[in-house]
Order: sequence, then structure tokens, then C-alpha cells
Amino acid sequence: MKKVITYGTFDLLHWGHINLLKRARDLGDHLTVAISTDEFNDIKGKKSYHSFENRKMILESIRYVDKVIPENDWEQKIKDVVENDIDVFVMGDDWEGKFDFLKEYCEVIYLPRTVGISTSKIKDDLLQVNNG
Ligand code: C2G
Repeated sequence: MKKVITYGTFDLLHWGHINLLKRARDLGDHLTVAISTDEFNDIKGKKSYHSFENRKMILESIRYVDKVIPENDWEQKIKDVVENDIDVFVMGDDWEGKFDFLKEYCEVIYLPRTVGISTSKIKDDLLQVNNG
């Protein structure tokens, strides 16, 4: 079984996230998603609208996702790859090159981001609408 892993916050889930998860899953037979905890989001400088528990529940309901684990820090990726017997690590290409150290342990693939959508765009657009 070819196992894939990806990481992210996945807040205000949108079609750009789904595009990423679908393509990641299509690279193997099993997809693990490491979802950032609220505490790690603080470290990343991100404030999620949905809590970790609710973002985890949403991800677990997606057909492309087979397993969801917490992402607590920047240092856990090698351990995650080894302990979960991962063959392929996938991220959107806004992270291009940032995780090449994992090439010792698994294939590393950066997929093109979906243009035109992002969680921050959703927040900004809603602000515009509400402020008239
Ligand atoms: N993404 C995408 N297209 C978009 C928006 C997001 O392909 N329009 C991808 C990102 O490139 C990332 C994944 O969806 O691979 C999740 O995006 P975020 O939730 O913003 O993740 P991020 O905050 O970048 O966290 O250790 C890695 C970090 O946890 C990544």
C-alpha cells in the first residue's frame, strides 16, 4: 500500500484544499493528513475560525482522507513519515523546497496551488460584503 501524507491548517475548508487532498490521495492508496492544532497555529501566526476538533472532524469526513493526526510542531515530520511508513510527502507549491530534507525518507512532491481561492481571501471577501 502506497501511503501519502500532507500537512495543513485546513480552516474554512474550500475547493483549493479539496483539490490538494484529491491529488495527494491519487498519488497513492492511503492519505494521512496532519492537521495543525490550535496551539501550533499560534506558532504559525494563524488564527483558525474552526477549532482543531472541528477541523479534524471535517477532514475525517472527506472521501480522500483516510487518517487524520495532529500537527503539533515543525519538528515532527521525519518521525511522522517513519512511524506511519509514508512513501510520499505532498504539499502545495507555496512550500516549494521547504521540506526537501524529507527526501532521505520518502518522495517529496509539491503540487501547484489552486489559484483564486484561499482562507484569507474568504475572510477578506466576507469583510467587504459586511462592511458594504
Ligand atoms: N492549498 C492549495 N491551494 C489553495 C490553498 C491551499 O493547494 N488555494 C494547499 C496548501 O498549499 C497546503 C494545503 O492546501 O498544502 C493546506 O493549506 P493551509 O491550511 O493554508 O496549510 P498551511 O497553513 O500552509 O500549513 O507544516 C506545514 C504547514 O502546517 C502547512
